[in-house]
Amino acid sequence: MEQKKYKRTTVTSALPYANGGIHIGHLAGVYVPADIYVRYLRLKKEEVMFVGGSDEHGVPITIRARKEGVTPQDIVDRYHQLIKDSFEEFGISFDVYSRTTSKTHHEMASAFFRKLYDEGKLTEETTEQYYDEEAHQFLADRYITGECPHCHNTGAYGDQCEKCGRDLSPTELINPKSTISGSVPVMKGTKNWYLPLNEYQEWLKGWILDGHKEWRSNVYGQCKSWLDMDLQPRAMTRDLNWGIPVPVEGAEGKVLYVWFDAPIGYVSNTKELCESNPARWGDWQKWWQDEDTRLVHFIGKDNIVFHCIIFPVMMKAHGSYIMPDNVPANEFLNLENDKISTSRNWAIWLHEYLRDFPGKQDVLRYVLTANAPETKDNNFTWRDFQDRNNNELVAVYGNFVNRALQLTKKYWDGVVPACGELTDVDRHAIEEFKDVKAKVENLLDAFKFRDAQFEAMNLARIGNRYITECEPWKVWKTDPKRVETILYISLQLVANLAIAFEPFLPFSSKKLRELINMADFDWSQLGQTDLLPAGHQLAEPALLFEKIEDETIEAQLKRLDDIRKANGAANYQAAPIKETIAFEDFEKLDIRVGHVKACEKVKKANKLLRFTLDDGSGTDRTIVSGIAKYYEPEELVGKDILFIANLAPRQLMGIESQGMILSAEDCDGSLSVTTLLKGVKPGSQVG
Ligand code: B3M
Ligand code: ZN
Repeated sequence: MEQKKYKRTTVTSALPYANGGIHIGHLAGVYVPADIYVRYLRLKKEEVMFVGGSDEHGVPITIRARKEGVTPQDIVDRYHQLIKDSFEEFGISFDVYSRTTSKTHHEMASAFFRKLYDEGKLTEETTEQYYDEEAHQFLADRYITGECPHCHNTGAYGDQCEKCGRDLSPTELINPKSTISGSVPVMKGTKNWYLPLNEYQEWLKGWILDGHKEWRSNVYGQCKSWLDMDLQPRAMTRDLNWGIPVPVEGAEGKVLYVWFDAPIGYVSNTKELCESNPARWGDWQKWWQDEDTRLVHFIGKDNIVFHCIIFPVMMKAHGSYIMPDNVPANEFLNLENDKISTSRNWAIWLHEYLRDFPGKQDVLRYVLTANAPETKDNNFTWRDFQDRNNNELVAVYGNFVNRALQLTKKYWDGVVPACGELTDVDRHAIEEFKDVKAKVENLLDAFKFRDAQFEAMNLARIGNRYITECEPWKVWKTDPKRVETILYISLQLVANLAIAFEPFLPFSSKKLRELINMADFDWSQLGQTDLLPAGHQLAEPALLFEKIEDETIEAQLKRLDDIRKANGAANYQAAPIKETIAFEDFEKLDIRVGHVKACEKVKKANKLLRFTLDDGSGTDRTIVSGIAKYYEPEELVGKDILFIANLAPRQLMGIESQGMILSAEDCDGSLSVTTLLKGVKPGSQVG
């Protein structure tokens, strides 16, 4: 299909709920890719607006406020600021970052709803909902707890059981209770307004399934599975006291559904920006209602239905809006092989990262893009973070730049030399890096940020290879003229790197441009060999990146380990006591003291340790035990431990294990060998 030519692009990124900070999962999934894209368009001198903001309504905010004994406004004020600061610090270059509690937004969302209502685009329905008679209010699903009908967890919520993970509806809960007053809720009729998604199903099918086959397969696939089912009308209002009042008579105590108002937040924030500087931005309608504008939503995969189905239906019903041209949603990022979770504090929060790695925003941006969860869930590990920093940013990018600048300083006093006659090696290098522009561009246009960054890094690989091959430090002695050309080409490559990496690593690009005194630049220059003219003075060389040491990474791993332990302890429930046994049964067990004479790792079995015990019999006893993950063998040598002496022998990895070492299992699954407080002769019986 012929790509339509657009005049401008409106880029949005999901409005984070203002009830918590921003972590690496948010950054990797939504904000870094959106920012790369926008910076790229700006570098191409395209007309673009990047819209962000905080989502300040919804039930979770009211729950948090209630828990802390403050108002919802206090909560959103606190987190809006924290989130805004985090984005700024990481160079997420929003043109506007506002909030859904703003006056502009309340007015706009209210008017949007009122228009749909007046034109009969919404349906009214009365349903039975749980009502708290003591608190005099209807209860949002999250405000009801009870027993899960599936796993019988008594702390399940009206929308979900966190123990077994099943989605629930409040009426399924056994013994429901209001979390506000603790009373038993009653069913009561309530009227709400619905968006009849079913009436738009055929239109959606045509628009997405036929019209947007180029969307990412995860996005297209999720839309398809929704559209293969019968869409149902969806309530656009809620019985709640935090949000935008429903602008209809008789709707007291009701607010707009948070997913109705939040996407309109993109539009209100645009309006706010346009009104603050009409000369620069024009009117807001241009960005949302002009067929020449292309709309792109960056979101996480849990937001797909809202951006591909519900919001488009709202805009279609309204009648004046353009539809999104693409919705590049990402999958999720895990942390050290475990799902990121706010409630378990299993996350790397941006403000904490900056405290521990000041000035290293680009390292995180780089690693998150290198592992971007574009097509499947992906994983962040601290070891990989260290490796990518040390082996790629330092050893490839930083190293090449430093070599080129240091050599120029050494041989030409930091001035760009003139280019002499080209050799085949030079021509080959130039050919290679000319390609990079087209490659990076195609990938960015297709929202393939991970591959695009890889191609940008290729420029530095080409540069390193070029310098190594040319060996200017050798040639200098025999042919200094030739070195001029080598340096000239190397420095052009360095300048190219500054441009190519600007969307990905804006802080380092800026620093690099300072090092080479490069003031103006844009994307069209990428691939050119005359960016720094002969005679151009460079600044004093400095390092772009620095190595990250093992201790630094170990400290982060320890922090995560502590969190894991704390979570294990918090959820720990001692196992129920086993069935009672007769004393004779106990007496059958022969538990004894053994002295560890030797202990070693079992080859090819990473869990096993082989013990040689003095069991008092005069003959050594061998026991193989699965505790290698928790002890270094040396720690155990010389200790007195307890073991079961009369267990039938077993073969483990070809070794006969004659008994069992006693150990206790902690809540996180780690094992602790039982040792004695006072010395006792080996072979002593325990009982
Ligand atoms: N606040 C949900 C989320 O952060 C929601 C996004 C709104 S985008 C209009 O996942
Ligand atoms: Zn359950």
